[in-house]
Amino acid sequence: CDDDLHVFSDTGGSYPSSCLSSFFNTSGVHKIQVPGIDPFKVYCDNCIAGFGWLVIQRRLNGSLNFFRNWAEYKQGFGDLNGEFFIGLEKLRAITAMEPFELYIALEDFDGAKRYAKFDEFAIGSEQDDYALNMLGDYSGTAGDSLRSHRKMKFSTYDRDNDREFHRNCAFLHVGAWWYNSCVDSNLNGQYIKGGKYEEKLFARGMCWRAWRGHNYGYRFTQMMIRPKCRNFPTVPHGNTTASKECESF
Ligand SMILES: [Ca+2]
Repeated sequence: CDDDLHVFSDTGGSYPSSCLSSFFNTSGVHKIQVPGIDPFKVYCDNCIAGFGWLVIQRRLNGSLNFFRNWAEYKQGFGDLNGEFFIGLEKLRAITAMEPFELYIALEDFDGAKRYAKFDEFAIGSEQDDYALNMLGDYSGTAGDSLRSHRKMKFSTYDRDNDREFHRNCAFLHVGAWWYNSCVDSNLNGQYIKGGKYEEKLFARGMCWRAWRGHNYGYRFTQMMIRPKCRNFPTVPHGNTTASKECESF
């Protein structure tokens, strides 16, 4: 991290450029501004893993359909206070700005909480099919089930960019992801209440292989990003002392 990255501090525009802003001292919906697109609302989380995380995906009850097409994943969908995906164009614009880290919080149907953190994360442009270009070192408790998806392009059922020549991974696994051939993780897959599902539904749920294998989908997932070069501490998922503000999910 270079010191001159501090040019991205919050004083330049009308809105901060990320959730790591002293103006956002509560979790919730805030407006940010990044180069190249109009200001937009995001959900900032100060509860799960310390201060200043911008939520890019959340699943918590299966109320929202995530089996959607390219245009919808590009644009984003859902409710920032509930289940949603931020949209690939916004995610690209944010992660193009400065180095970001990625934090994935998982909770199973027994209430166990684990996480996977990556110390760098960025995706490419639409010309590059929003490829998972940058994925830094892993740390955490859930295991690394994203490594094999590094450098892969994003795929939806109507845009097959995966490494399976004869199959459509997004269609097969009922999701949208940086599929390889095909999955170690599938967090935009089907929400399956109770977690475990039949072998014949192989990896069609929201699986994260390194923790509970291909045939288990989690009760709760939240993917979040934060500028990495400003040296804010991470408080691992499950270790936080829940304040009232943090009990919502
Ligand atoms: Ca294919």
